Amino acid sequence: MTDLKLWYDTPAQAWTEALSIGNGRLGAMVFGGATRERLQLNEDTLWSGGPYNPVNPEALAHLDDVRNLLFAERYTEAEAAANRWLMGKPIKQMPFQPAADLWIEMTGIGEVADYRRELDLGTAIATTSFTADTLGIHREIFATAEDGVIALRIMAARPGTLSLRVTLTSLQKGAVRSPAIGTLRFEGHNSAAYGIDGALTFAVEGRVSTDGHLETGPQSVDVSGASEVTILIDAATSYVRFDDVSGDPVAKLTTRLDAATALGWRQLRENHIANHHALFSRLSIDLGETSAARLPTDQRIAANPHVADPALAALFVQYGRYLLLASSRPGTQPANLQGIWNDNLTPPWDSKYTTNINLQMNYWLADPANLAECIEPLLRLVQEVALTGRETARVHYGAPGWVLHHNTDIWRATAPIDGAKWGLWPTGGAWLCVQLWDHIRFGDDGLIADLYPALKGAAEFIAHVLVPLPDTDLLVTAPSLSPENVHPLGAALCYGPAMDSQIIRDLFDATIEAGDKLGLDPDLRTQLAKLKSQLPVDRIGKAGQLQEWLADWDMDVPEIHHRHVSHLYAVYPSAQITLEGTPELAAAARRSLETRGDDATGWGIGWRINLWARLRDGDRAHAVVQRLLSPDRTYPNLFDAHPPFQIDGNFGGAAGIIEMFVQSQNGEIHLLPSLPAAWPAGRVTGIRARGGIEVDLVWADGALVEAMLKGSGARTVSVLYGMNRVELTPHFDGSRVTIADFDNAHPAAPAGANRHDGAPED
Ligand code: FUC
Repeated sequence: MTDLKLWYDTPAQAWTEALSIGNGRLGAMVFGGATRERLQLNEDTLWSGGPYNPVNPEALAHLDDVRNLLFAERYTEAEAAANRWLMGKPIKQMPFQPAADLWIEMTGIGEVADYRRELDLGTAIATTSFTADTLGIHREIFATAEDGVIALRIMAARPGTLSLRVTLTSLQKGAVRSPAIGTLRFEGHNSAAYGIDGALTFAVEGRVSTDGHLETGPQSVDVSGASEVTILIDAATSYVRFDDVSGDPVAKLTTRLDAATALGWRQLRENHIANHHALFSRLSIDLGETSAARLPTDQRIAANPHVADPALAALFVQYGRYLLLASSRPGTQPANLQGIWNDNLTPPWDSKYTTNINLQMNYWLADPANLAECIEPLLRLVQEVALTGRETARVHYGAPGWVLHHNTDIWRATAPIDGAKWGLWPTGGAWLCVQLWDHIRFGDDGLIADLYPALKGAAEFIAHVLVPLPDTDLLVTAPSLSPENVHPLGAALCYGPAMDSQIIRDLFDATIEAGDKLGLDPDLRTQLAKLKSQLPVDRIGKAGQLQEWLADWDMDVPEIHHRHVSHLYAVYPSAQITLEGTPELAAAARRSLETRGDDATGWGIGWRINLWARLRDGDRAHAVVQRLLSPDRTYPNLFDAHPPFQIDGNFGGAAGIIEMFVQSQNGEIHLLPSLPAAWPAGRVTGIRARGGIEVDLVWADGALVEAMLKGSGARTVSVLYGMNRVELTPHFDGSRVTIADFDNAHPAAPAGANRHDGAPED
């Protein structure tokens, strides 16, 4: 079994070398300095601004003008008018903010040697150890989801030899004081941004305890003559919900820190490991190991493009799972563009929630990687934007239901922002709904009623804003865009981009199926089925490519290698286009993907891995994995490089690797659909497939040896390996299939015309 550790033989200098820990709500970057340790701290509700309503009351009066300009093919004029009239106010959303830094200055230590720092993904504990003048010093730190705090302990091999000073600083407005012996607390206020006043108060507290001597000053805590020092850390804000900032941060963190203090280090550590292990150990992955695996992690990344290191890909998958557990737990905020790790007052793209790919990608891993619990924050976000988005739907479109465009923040702002060519895209909320519907397909039927109001509202909005395309029977979105691609007529703004129709088909299908299961809204279901039949179907263009737009513009765009591959949504994450169900469209999608090329931003590469996996080109998918796991796209701490750091590439890349081993779209389970030659032997356990089935696989010499499928025993599934198919009814205790079963099986019949191919239903 591969060692699941990130490790280094020098302390972190840059932030992207530091090790990330988190409990979903609190995050810390651990630099591991021997003489000076820095813990850069985040709390997931500390954002700029306060509750605000970004709607633009002038928008509706100009909506038809923009539509008419688009239908008159006057695209740049339409975009200019949209920029002038249709955008939200302010035209930006609020940034996610850093909370504080806790510093530990070791005093009077001699020469440092034997240095090593590591992050053990199996325990979610980061350690730093070294000798100082031959005296051994060992630090451990973890962020526990079980007890809600960050806990750090420093231990000296020889009793009474530790001396250190602890300080707390913050880039935010506020001040440090010491409310009790051994305690430092920063109490602060968040900042205004883009004209929205700061409305949050917050506090960060560190409590130091030791067997040595403790001296507490107003700005620092000094320890001397100690064998061990424990520091418990917490942070909290007054945020309660997007419309409520009445919380008491000091009361919140006092409750948690008092409870953690009472438990003590040993118990906290035990609780933390048990909590993490129960979730993390559900999936294992072994792709074999080469000598490269013995190198420090930063050197492995540097060497990976040239040296075979399959264990690095396995580590990357597990690190993705680790990051999800660390940044998204029930009750916390969803993982934002940087998860929960941000040291910057003005982070790239404000470290918020971009919903034209990035937030969705953050959750691609959750179900297949057997961490379904981590999705709860995303469901809550969708339920909240389904509330705030009603006002935007009404004021901007005169529509019922709700809308979310291409971004939101902690205040759940939903209006179009940044500029029309990025923001004026009405299907962000619809995509999120469809993604949660897909989560339900993995086996969480209990959520149908919880999701339904959001699904219904998203469908009602779209039903209202679809407009007839002049001189046709078609209905299209207008204004819209194909994220964020500029077409040959000099604008991104357009009508009826392929991705919108694809998302809307999935949205309407999901709403119809959910309404049917719940026995609700029969008239709406009839209406949606009718509207669906009027959406444009996917088209194949002059170069044999899948058309990104209604017009055949793809080959004439200014950026032929654009990072977004929006129209390939139908291949992944959707399954409207499949190799067997819609072979011509699948070939066209492949052509589009080839034209786009494999190089992109981190998340762009992550998407491409999933697409090549779905198109069952394992070697191509592997080549793209190698591109991601290179110093250009992966930092020394394994954070994804857009660049700069953006966490979606971690999640999307890891999901793509899993997609190479097991796929489960359209009621079938494919075993090893995209196994590359580079990984001829391996074993995975605990991949989840749609239908609530868990899959374990063993393969050797590039071929399946055996698979074990576990399920409720309620349903028979078709299991495919290569061209052969067997029918199975997986039970809880597992149903085993071996390569011999497939050898005896009949070749798989093509799955027939796919009902998601965009053609009207019978
Ligand atoms: C989308 C992408 C960018 C970036 C941003 C946060 O707009 O096009 O590449 O990832 O989101």
